[in-house]
Amino acid sequence: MTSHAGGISFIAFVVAVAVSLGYYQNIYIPEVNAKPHLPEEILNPPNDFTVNISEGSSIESNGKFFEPKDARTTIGIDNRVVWNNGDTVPHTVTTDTGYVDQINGEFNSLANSEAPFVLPGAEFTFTFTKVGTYGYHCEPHPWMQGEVEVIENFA
Ligand SMILES: [Cu+2]
Repeated sequence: MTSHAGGISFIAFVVAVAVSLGYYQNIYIPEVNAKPHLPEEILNPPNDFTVNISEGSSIESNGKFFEPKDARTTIGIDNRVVWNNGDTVPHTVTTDTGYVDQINGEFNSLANSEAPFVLPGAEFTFTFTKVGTYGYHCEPHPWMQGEVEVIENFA
């Protein structure tokens, strides 16, 4: 009977659409949007690279600000950078380019609403999960400039 067959194919069509939508919404989209799966030593490297914020950094003639100014780190070894504020005033560690790490978000202490400024004696930590060169500065004291280079682990 034609109307019966038509009813069955309509139901089959509805089921097929529902299954496709379910796959798209519950499996396809979450997989596409998921953060990449990275090795543990990149997410949580065995070592820190420490940058000191020099005393007197808020004064341009101080000459010494982020020490070392050019940090050279290795992915999977010491790609977690810790800035220690050894000065007597608050500073920021702020990306020059708006860089957003694929795992850890914007490279900017100001992005942390609980502690946007690195207070005297406090520290700011950021883990870079991609090889690259990342320029940064202090927002209130633009003469304070530095760079973190993260290189491949060739070991
Ligand atoms: Cu500063």
